[in-house]
Amino acid sequence: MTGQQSRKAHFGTINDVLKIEENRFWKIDSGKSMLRPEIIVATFCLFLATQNCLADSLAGELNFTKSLPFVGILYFKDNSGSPNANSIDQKNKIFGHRLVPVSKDGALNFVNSDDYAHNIFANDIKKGIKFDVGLMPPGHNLSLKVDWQEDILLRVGCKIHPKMRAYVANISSRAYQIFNFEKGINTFPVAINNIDPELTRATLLLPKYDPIEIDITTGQTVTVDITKRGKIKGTLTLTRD
Ligand SMILES: [Cu+2]
Repeated sequence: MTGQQSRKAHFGTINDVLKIEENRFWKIDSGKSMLRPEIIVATFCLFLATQNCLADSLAGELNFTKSLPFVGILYFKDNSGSPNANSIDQKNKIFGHRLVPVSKDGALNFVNSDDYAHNIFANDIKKGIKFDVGLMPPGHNLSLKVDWQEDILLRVGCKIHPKMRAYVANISSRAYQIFNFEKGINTFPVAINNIDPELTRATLLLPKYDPIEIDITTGQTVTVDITKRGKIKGTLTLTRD
């Protein structure tokens, strides 16, 4: 058989192709292949199933007795994790997100998709964070290094449109939930999935409210008060499975 005939013969079926790949990469000294494709697929499926079983989930609700905060975030601090989002857009004279989670030493990107020029500034005297990016004409964007303290909410605004506001949460977390509170609704459901079982401390940040830390392990239900300068403004009930 010539070389060309040989190649033709081998590419006859998928099995033949797999056999070629097996022989090329996985054949071991004894001549028997250990890493057959079906074994790799089965192992991968088992890995996925195990991961799912090991991850915890959090359910519950936030209740406010009277007034509501603008926004909020509940998260499990995880030093090996960081949030995916890191961009704030501007459109129709509002920020595209009320709250954007970012990670320490990462970048916070601002995008102006609006027909108007905007400005972005922060001036948190208590926490010593101050920046002003100047004027951002339509279509412009810029990036800011996140180098301020973690686990706080930083308010950002626009000096041209004083009603514009958004919050930036500098957190190390992959398991978090953002709450966009709506007037007239006092109860908001909590749902966070894929929580690493080793992470047992959840943090709730609400602008101008006292930060709350809740220790909760698998199988527990915990209720804590939500406070603003020490005064009770609501409750947070969490159940972890
Ligand atoms: Cu503006």
